[in-house]
Amino acid sequence: MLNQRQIESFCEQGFLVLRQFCPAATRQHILELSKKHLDDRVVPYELESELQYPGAPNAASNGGQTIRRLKQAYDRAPTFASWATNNELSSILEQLLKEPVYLVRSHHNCVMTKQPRFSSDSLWHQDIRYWRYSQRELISAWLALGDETINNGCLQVVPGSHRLSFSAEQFDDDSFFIKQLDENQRLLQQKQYIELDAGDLVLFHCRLLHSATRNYTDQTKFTAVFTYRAESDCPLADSRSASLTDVPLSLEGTSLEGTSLEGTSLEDTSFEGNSLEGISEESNNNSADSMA
Ligand SMILES: O=C(O)CCC(=O)C(=O)O
Repeated sequence: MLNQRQIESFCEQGFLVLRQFCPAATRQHILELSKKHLDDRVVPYELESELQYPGAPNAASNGGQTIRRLKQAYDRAPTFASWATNNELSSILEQLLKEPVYLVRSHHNCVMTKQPRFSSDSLWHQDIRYWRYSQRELISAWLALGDETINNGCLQVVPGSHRLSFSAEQFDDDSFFIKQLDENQRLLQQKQYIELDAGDLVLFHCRLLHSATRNYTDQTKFTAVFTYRAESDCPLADSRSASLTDVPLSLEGTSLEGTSLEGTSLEDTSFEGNSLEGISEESNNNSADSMA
């Protein structure tokens, strides 16, 4: 559970780092399964070349098939689902959101696989820019499956930016925060790098300005990212945010300290073959949503 100081810090800063939140055995298991899904190219996934962020390879060039993230992680295997719905995380989210919490299946819900040589820069943005919710108070949980450093493209954030009002002119046509504007530059001077050790967790608000560079090292950076909403913060009808049914956490939880993930085999997958029952094609064909 969070103490009062941590709750206040999240409200003020828009993010909170919980060091060594995930037990080593659980983290290792999620990492090994992520590596296997990456090696086996288990769909649905997003390619770096689909988004064409700065640094990304072209589809037809060397590296054009580089996977940027493994999508629909909750539905990939019980290992991912157990992590995403564990009781310790649920309790913390409930403290912050002050209501029963739902796991969002339409956004994030992925393992980011930032690979050497062919990764890209995620420019400054707010995740909410293409999410559609009644209250816009969602929280993402970013679990470092390995160490995250300035060199391999750790998160950068502008503390407190989730509480600011911005004008449309401060963002470009793709809703990225325009770095060149004087007023934006002044704000970006306050940026902080969030370097993490494996097992650390970052909770961050959906309106927090954040970015990350490409991976300049020779090791893939794996990060499991899931997003949560309060029960009353509903996806707007007919939007992409409403395209998949969200998961109420109270009905799903397992304990993080328990043995639920240990002893689960790497073949632990709910689905036969490389199909996620109708999710895959829809998700793989829509790169707008792919931005998380
Ligand atoms: O490149 C990254 O790791 C950052 C990804 C990100 O900011 C996002 O998916 O919203």
